[in-house]
Amino acid sequence: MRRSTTVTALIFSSRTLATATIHHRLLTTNSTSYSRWRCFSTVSAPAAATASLGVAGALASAAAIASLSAQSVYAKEPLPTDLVPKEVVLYQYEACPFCNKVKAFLDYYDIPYKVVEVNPINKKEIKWSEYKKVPILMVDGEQLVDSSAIIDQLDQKLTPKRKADSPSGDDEEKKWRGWVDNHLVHLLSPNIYRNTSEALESFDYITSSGNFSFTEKLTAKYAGAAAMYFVSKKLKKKYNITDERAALYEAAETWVDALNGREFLGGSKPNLADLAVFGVLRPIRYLRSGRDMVEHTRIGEWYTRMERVVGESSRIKAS
Ligand SMILES: N[C@@H](CCC(=O)N[C@@H](CS)C(=O)NCC(=O)O)C(=O)O
Repeated sequence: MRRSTTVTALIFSSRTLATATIHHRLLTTNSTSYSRWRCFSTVSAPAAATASLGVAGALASAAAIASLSAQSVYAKEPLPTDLVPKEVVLYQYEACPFCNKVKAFLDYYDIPYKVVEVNPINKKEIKWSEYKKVPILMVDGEQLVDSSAIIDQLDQKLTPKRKADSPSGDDEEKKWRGWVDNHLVHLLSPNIYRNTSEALESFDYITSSGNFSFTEKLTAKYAGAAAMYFVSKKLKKKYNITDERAALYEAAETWVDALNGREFLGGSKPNLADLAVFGVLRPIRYLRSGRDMVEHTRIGEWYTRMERVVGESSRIKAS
């Protein structure tokens, strides 16, 4: 009875995961979020600088930094210090694409935030909230919910200059943010749970990065992977997807077409649509489906630019 409850909760929550995100295998350590972050940050100079302790490591880091400074022509957009909120706490599932969308925004603007990893089965970390999904973002005591709404509210508060330059917002940016929420996210689950080996790979990541008890981990990995394999077939029907991989490749190509030769949709800097696409793809980038997508489409160059410019910020695990 208990077991079936657990499995049901997992299946449910894995829509989320479905959402699953997966970061690089190297990341999947059980240490703090901060160190996980460093593990998978591919181009962060501080990460490179602190990565190695020995002489050989120091030399390697120096070389990495030198090559980074040659490549790092893209800068983040730091906020005026008086606008940076004092305390930001993100309640999330590590593998949730919506949560990763919010993180891409926070990381890009270098806003320090704490992460509370929510247990998807009992959700005890968000028991205090009426809202039962993640992400939930607490900003100086105010609760914000729903990824796109969170980003809109943060954007209004934190980037008044951007708002002043384009008071009605940018139609192109709006259109592509909508495309992310209404189309791109629906392709993720069918792809990461496409067959048994991909479903297991995804759940391996989800259970090692998420907040699960030992028993939940065991149940989740196998029962969850099996369940999601079937759920993803249902999702394919629901969203009229015949070949999930082809649909993912097509979406990646559609996005590159939308860039129309620009470095970012926002031009020389990412806008909210760039951050949204990057955020939802970040969890799958190093899973089989993400690797295939980069290998078979033209999205890789843009993705690498985004990795460079977004990096990851002062993310620390809340105690
Ligand atoms: N529209 C919401 C969707 C949020 C959402 O569906 N979150 C999933 C996780 S990816 C969730 O919390 N599902 C409920 C659950 O896990 O029980 C957003 O953009 O934030």
